[in-house]
Amino acid sequence: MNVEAKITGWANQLYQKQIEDCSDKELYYVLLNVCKEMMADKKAITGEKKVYYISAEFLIGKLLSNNLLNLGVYDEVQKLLASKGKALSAVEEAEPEPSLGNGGLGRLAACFLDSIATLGLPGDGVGLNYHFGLFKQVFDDKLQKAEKNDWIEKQSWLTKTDVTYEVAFGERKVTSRMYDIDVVGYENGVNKLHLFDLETVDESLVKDGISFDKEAIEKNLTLFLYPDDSDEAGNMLRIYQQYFMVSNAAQLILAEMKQKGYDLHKLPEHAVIQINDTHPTMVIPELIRILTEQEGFSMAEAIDVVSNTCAYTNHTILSEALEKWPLKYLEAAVPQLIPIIKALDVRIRKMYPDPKVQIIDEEKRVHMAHIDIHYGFSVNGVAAIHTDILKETELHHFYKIYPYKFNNKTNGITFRRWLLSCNRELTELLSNTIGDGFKKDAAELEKLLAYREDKAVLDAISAIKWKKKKELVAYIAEHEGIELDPHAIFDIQIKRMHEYKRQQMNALYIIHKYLEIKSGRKPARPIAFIFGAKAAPAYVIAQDIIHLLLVLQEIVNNDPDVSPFMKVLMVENYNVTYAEKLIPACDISEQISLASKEASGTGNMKFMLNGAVTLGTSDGANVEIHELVGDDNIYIFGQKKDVVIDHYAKGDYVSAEYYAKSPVIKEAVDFIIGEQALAAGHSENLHRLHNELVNKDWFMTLLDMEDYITVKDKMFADFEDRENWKKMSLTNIAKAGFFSSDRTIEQYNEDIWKLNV
Ligand code: 26Q
Repeated sequence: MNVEAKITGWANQLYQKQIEDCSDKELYYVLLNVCKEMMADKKAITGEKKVYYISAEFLIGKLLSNNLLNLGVYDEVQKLLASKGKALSAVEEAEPEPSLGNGGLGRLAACFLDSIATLGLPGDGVGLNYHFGLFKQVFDDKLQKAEKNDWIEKQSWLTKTDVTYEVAFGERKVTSRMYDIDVVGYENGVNKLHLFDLETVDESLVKDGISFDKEAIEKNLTLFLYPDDSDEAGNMLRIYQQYFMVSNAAQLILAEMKQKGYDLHKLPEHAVIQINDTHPTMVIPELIRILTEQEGFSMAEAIDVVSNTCAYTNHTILSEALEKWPLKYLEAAVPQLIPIIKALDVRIRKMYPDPKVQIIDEEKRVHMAHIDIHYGFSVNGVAAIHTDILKETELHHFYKIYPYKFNNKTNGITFRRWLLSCNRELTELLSNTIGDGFKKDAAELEKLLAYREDKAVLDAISAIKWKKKKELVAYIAEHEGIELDPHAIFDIQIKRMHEYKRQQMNALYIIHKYLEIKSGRKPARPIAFIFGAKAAPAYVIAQDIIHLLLVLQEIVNNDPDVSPFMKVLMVENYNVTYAEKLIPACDISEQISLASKEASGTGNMKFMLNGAVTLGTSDGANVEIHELVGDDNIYIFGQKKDVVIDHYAKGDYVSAEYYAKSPVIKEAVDFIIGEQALAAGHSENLHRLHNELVNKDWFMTLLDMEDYITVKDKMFADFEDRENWKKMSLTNIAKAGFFSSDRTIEQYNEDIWKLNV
């Protein structure tokens, strides 16, 4: 049956209507069912060995357009709808966005699933089906408020399966159920994302915002995804969630192995488990427990088999973000794992006297990463500089023991979502210019370099940027009620709100620019400073930074002397869908973390691919972007990692000194508690932030502030050389091929998974 017949059939079956009479929402459900049917008909990807990507987060975003694209019917459906007076883009708006992730780590998992299926590799994701996911952000009185995101509708991408397991928390037993989301590769077969849930969960527990009764796990286990908040490590429910996830994963994996008739002693030949950060670490002791208790393995055999099956990815060097659970908590939640964890710890103590590599430390805390490193066969970082820091500094003691386990896998992004789907205009221009090959082999984007002097191509890229900016301006006018000028330079910083990412440094620049314009120095062209960020509700300073940005938005945009020359906008509830609109419209990509702190970043790659120029520090994947595009096509500023690490080692960074010695810095910082800011905002938030910057500044904002101002000013000036800017833009697109997650996944497969297909 062709696609038109399927759509007509579903419209009739669901609503007894013709396509032209359906609402956008109805058409969304129609297309959802059409896609699900087509995916069910596609071949399942199979093989002798399979990867299980276990992750607490899969930030998949909306799925309709991506699935239509990967099924190869996007254009056909779009044309068909258009012929009936319907816009596919309007139908896409009707889809709710699942928020099953915090940020980079969760989005990476989603990109990886797309690439695994696209490359035809057998591999499933395993995670949790959070009913409300991450909170929805609303602004109220210039403060972030958290609300629930009720994303699961009666008809959704989830398919209920018959698979259920018993999961025991000591004496307490619950029954899980598996829900599946099909993951269709680009013109390829289908893998699964398995999301486990509890049928007893009671959504009515959630009353005010996102607060709920934390006691009854049967009722609340999968209600929410925990916000990335390193300081709130002491959360029992998070442990329950993690164990629930890995117990289900372990049971699923072993059941699949048995069902395929494999000998569990040969598990490493048929399964590889990628542990996405430490959140799924308990899968190691859980598998060992099952193999010894139920499958007749000796402890030594079980350890050997499991160690050769599990591989660990590290996503952070912030030591406060490395999970260390108090043994007491684990004893209360998962007593059955305690003998195993203790046995694993004893073995390490016998072999290595160094207390830094022990699993259970002197304070009786269990270091989850240490379990992964000792009892997994691979440890990888997510960008070259990050892996180097792990080897040289953070995990140096482990590197000395297991140099052969350490490897780098620089992150990537799926071009299906971050180019083909979010920027169809650019995709078409690229196809017409360098052929279609880049869609399957991203390295072919380099062919574009041959057009660096070609005025027609340069102008076409620039015209697409203009179109995307106008589309964004319209969207923002409608959703935020703020008028931006598409002629302005779009300077964008979108990512989780965190001090190490230094949105506060960008805010200080904005203050500096505001004061400059007030004193009569006007920029050559208006600038739009755009932000999007959620902050963990318990992360006080992050909330304060959001507050400052909203205060600046009000002051700047309502000042008639200034607003013709600059605007500030913090978009509400930044998410994947918003990213897909912001990124193609961006001129300047802000990647300004303190060197050594951002493991990789992946937004930096998305911006580059869409022709933005990076303003960044030598951190994470920025370093590799810099190497690829060269000095002339990127703006790098700030102290390098060695200087930063040295400051931490010596404890000799004193922000008050930078504040005292630079009048420019002092003026900007003091604006935060000046009359104007206090009139627009809350004294408590603003004073706390001011104090933090002057007296603490753990992430060294003031260290890089002057250099940031200098380089950013130069960047704005250089924007006026329009012809050269277009060349920079083209070069960034051309060099982005390296950051395809297809390349990343090929490397995972080559070095770690070894799925021979
Ligand atoms: C931990 C304990 C309790 C509650 C929450 C958490 C938690 C949740 C999420 C800790 C960390 C995260 C997410 C981390 C993350 O997104 N890291 C990012 O991973 C990206 C993909 O590798 C990198 O590009 C980013 O540099 C890194 O910050």
